[in-house]
Amino acid sequence: MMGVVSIFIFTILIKLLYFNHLTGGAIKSSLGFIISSVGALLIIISFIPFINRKWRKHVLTIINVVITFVIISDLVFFRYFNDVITLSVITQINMISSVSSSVLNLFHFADVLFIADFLMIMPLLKIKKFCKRRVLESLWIHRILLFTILIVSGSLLSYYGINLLEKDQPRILTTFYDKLYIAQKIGLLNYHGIDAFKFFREETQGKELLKDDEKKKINTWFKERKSSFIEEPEFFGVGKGKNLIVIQVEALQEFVLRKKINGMEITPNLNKLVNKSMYFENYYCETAAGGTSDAEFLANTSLYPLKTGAVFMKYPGNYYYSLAKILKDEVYSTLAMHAYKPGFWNRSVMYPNLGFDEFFNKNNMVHDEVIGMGLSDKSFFRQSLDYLKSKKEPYYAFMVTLTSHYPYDNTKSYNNSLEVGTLKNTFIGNYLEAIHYADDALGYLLDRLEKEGLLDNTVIAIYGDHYAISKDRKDELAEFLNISDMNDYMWIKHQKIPLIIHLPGDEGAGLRTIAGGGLDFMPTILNIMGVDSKAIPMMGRDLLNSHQGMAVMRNGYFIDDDYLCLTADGVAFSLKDGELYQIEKLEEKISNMHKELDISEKIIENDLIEDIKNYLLYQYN
Ligand code: GP9
Ligand code: MN
Repeated sequence: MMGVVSIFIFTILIKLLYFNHLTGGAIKSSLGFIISSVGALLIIISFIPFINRKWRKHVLTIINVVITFVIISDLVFFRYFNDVITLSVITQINMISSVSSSVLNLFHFADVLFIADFLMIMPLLKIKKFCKRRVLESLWIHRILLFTILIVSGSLLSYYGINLLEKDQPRILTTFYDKLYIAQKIGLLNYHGIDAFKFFREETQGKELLKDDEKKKINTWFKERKSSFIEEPEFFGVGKGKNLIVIQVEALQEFVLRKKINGMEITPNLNKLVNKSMYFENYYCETAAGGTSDAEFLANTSLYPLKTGAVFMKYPGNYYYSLAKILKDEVYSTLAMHAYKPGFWNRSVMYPNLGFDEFFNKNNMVHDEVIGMGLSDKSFFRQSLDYLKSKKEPYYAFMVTLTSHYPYDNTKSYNNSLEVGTLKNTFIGNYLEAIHYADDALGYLLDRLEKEGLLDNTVIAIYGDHYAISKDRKDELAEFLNISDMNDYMWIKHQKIPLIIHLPGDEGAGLRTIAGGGLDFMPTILNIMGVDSKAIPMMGRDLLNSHQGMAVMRNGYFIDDDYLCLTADGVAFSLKDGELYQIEKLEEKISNMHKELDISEKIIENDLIEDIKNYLLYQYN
């Protein structure tokens, strides 16, 4: 029996390593991969001792067939989406239909090797002789012992990679943001095991189906919201027919703008742009566990992120009436651009679903300058602009930068171009250098747009994706900003990510103080692009045409133009003087805020956008 089991483990291991090879190094055959894969196999076959001896070989063959099927499916999926499968993706039917239309092209001749063992071994199986042989059954105590040995050793080996991964990237198993990396560290089989566990846990946690009257209430909420729309909104259509370039800057927080260190501006290029643009200085970070992907989701759908996990990972197959889809209806070419692995944050699946015709990613770029996580922002902008030249105008290009990513410690590559003095080699100092680099890259992009005459026919929007300084570093931030007491009030007030919108001819330039966040991006931009959004289900407001602003954090804290409310802590402050404010007086706002978060969550969980869109269309036509 041991011989058969060893051959089984060896065969599957070879297939897994061959799979890695065919991904072209996207999954490396690390030690963790091998050890944890053996562990997973031992766990998978641990029930074998309880099977009648004469069937064991056959059961192992069936397991081999199933695993081979999983590997081949992953391979086909990888060739299309540059990623490995998750159950939440394959159970969402739209995704599957997009792959299945080209599935035959996704098989290569080299894949035959995956079934070579069946082709070779099957004829050798002397089934008749095997059946005739008198088979000795083992004692139950032996079976239980063997089962225990397999489970324990399998778990220990699997844990080897899992432990390495958790030390390396603690958040990764909760949000699954880099599935290829997980598979590389813990093996493809453990990866699928954990994915299946997460999927079924979420499924059984009982998403209640919405009753019709609840759906009606949601429709009514949108209808009532729309009735507050201004008849002749300001700046409507000033960007109509023009290109739209949106740049989501990694970890760009507002406190670095218009600020100097040792007499030098930290973000000279952004500051220059601010002076000739609409600058929303009270724009707050509304992202949750989905980090960068939540920021992308907020800006492109005007829905809130999820209470737990990332929408990009959990609901990639929903229908979203997104910014790119709407602009496509206005005959825009739509492109998402980001210089990292296309599967990261499920982008390769999510971007097409958000209406992007193309995803210009790491695999399409030349890696001529790498800083930290990947291609430098400068090279990224250079190659993206070159590529954009070949596109039909008008276009909507959604660019997501990378270089200023945590932990900001690639200081050598930033060439000491910002003198941070005593802050050199501190966390804050490194961040300032990193964001100064990002600003430099943005300067290059803006210069080129100007030189190539694109500024006159392009709307440019730039915002930060989320905070850069985590709360455990709040004292360092306080010291840098000379804040004597970085209490919760001050902390939340600093969770700003700037929004800059530049219009051709510097139209509308000036400071705007209305409170807002990522949720408001799409309605604000659609107004500028001249799209009537009455029938578009968005939860945010057009910041250019609203009397009251509001930014809501996913934990229920909110900040509007007058108050800051730390809802769960039962405290509120007046923004006028920073003094405590009676939270009871904010009751109505609090209940509206809870209602909004709840509506957004229900919309996403129940895939309601299309229904709401149809309802609104019916109302307004
Ligand atoms: C990489 C990136 C980082 O593609 O966008 O995401 P984050 O870790 O900031 O959420
Ligand atoms: Mn980010």
